[in-house]
Amino acid sequence: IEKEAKAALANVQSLDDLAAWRTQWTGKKGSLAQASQSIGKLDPKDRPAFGQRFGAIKQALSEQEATLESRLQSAALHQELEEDAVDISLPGRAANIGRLHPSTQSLRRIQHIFAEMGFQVWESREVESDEYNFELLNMPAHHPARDMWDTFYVQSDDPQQKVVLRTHTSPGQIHVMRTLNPEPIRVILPGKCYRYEPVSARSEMMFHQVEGLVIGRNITMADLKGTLANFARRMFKDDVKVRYRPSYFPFTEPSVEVDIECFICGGEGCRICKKSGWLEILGAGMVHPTVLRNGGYDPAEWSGFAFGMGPERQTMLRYDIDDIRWFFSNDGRFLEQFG
Ligand code: FA5
Repeated sequence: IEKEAKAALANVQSLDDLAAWRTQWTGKKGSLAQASQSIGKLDPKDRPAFGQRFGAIKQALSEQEATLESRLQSAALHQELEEDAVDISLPGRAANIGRLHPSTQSLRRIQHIFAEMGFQVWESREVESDEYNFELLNMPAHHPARDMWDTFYVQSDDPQQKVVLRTHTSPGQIHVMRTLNPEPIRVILPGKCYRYEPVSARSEMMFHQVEGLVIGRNITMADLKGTLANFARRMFKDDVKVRYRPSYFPFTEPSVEVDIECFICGGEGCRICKKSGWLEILGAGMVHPTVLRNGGYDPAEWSGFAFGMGPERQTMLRYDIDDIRWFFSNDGRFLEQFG
């Protein structure tokens, strides 16, 4: 037994092998335990010598086993450490830091430009009454101009008052006038708007607008033109050409649409400006006397101008983005480009 057990121990390569060896040789039911039972069959005078020899073999085997076990354990630990080792010479991985949404970046840029011109930033509500979204802006029920804005209606408990998701930021004009009246006003109102329109490359159901409103005693069209040309130069480029086209909005008279020279093709005509050489950036006009009155300002004394622009459309122009749906489809490949 002693020879065979030692030979088997010499072949042990791993902690698993050692456990198997123990079961076979020194364990409770191993060969040594079985051999010890044969002591009873010996002549009593031979028993002490047998016992002594047996004990010595058992002890020698356990000592060798213990030495081998600690060697195998430290080898296993060593191997584990080697496998888990960190290669400190590898370059680090850059952490993926979040960034501001392109619409937020654009809104902040617009706010910054107007803040430098002395405008305050106001917030107004996204859920509006029909009265504020349309009526007080000179669009009574059944006014044909309401068709310019396809509307989401919100369920309301009051049958007399329709509630809508605002289709533009213009109702904020009335809130500001009714709050600041009779002070002069110079504010912008950024925020989300909603339209019940088919979503397309140019139009989203939800988008942002920045409304502007200036009310004072001698405000004229020249103030509107100067302010908006200054904005366009700061937003797009220093020497950008600006053009005012007659337009129609029920809440301004006269109304204009403001275009800038296409800075992508330099005014020559391209895919983005549709060969016209001009890009539309906003709608504006002199505040309609009815709207002034609805806000509590007497049109005989006060006058003002207002404008409304879409930051997503402006961002599309600046970066040659071909589809507005990129903005709110949450695709990291698009969003990550706006560092
Ligand atoms: C208005 O909404 C007027 N309230 C603007 C205004 C304010 C005029 C004050 C006069 C005085 P309009 O529907 O053209 O106008 O929208 C203004 C801007 O919002 C557009 O130039 C465009 O940039 C953006 N916009 C409109 N509809 C969408 C849409 N579906 N998706 C993305 N942007 C849109």
